[in-house]
Amino acid sequence: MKTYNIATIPADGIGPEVISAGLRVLEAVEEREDGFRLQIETFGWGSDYFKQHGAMMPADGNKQLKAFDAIYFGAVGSPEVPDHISLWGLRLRICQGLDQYANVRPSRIFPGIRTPLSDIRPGELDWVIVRENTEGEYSGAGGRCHRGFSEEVATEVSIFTRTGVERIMRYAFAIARSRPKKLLTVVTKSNAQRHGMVMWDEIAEEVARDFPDVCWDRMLVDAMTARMVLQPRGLDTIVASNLHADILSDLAGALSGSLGVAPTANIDPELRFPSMFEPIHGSAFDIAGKGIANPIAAFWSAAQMLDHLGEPCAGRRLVDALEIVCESGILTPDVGGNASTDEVTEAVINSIRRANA
Ligand code: GGG
Repeated sequence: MKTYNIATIPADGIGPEVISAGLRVLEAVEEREDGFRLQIETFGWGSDYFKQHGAMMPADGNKQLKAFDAIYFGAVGSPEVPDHISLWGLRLRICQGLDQYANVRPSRIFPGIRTPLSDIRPGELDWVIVRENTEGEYSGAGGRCHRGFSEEVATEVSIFTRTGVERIMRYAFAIARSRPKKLLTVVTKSNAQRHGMVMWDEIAEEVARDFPDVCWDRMLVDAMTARMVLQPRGLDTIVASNLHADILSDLAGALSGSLGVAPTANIDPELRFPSMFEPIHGSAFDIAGKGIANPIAAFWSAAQMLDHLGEPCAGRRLVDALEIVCESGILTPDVGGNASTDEVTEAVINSIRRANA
């Protein structure tokens, strides 16, 4: 029997609620599978840790995480810690420190969940957004000087490297190739951002030659927002820079019903380090502790984790249960229902236990 060592970092706000629900659901999946077990270790890092220690995680945090097969993450952000401190001190530090350069964000409309798009049915929106996850607008390059004076200056420098762009482009073309439509849209803003984004376009052309079976096109990010709303059926795999894909994937989450259903995987495709799986949503302090956070995104990201660990049947089992529960109308308020986090979790566990195979 294989054992996978999983580090969980529930962190802030609704993070602990959805991660503890996710662990219960993973336990139910594990009970139905013969081949593996999950060994869980929880790390209490995040904004409360910051208040005690002055850092979001220990100095050797990434070294500790390297001992695990995967990381299951909740959410970061607290009203008591500036967002740029909490984000850079935890989530981005892990993504960059473990070179999780491919951020994979699938979007689908589950049966039973209403989309704001008027004439689209479940199954007709089925996208994967690939976000470059370690550089670009999130390189962290820049600074401030003459603080508080009228001549104050702040720079925020986007850094795009050929290595960084080429590897994410190859990853995105490979994902597109693995999907039935074999269709990739490369999103940039190369009319206005005339250096880094033009390099993105050039590298897309170069990499495309190695994927002649993938049909691909290019879009400017502003036009892409309109296309996602007005022609959602014509899209499949989408690749974009760190910031652009972050924005597009929030839109994708909203179009598939709620950010509460949108998962994300921070992948090191070379498997040198553990990859990290989390709901796209943040800490949502406005609903923390109310028991109404939607756990579906955390469950779906747990399924991504199972796939990544090499347990696709277990991942499929979990996603099947999500579809059944959503279709049955057991939904949290963000997707129009009145069920609690616990009720959705129980329903998913029961569905996993009842499934035939
Ligand atoms: N679970 C995702 C999360 O906690 N996100 C917090 C956040 O603010 N992320 C910003 C970003 O990824 O750009």
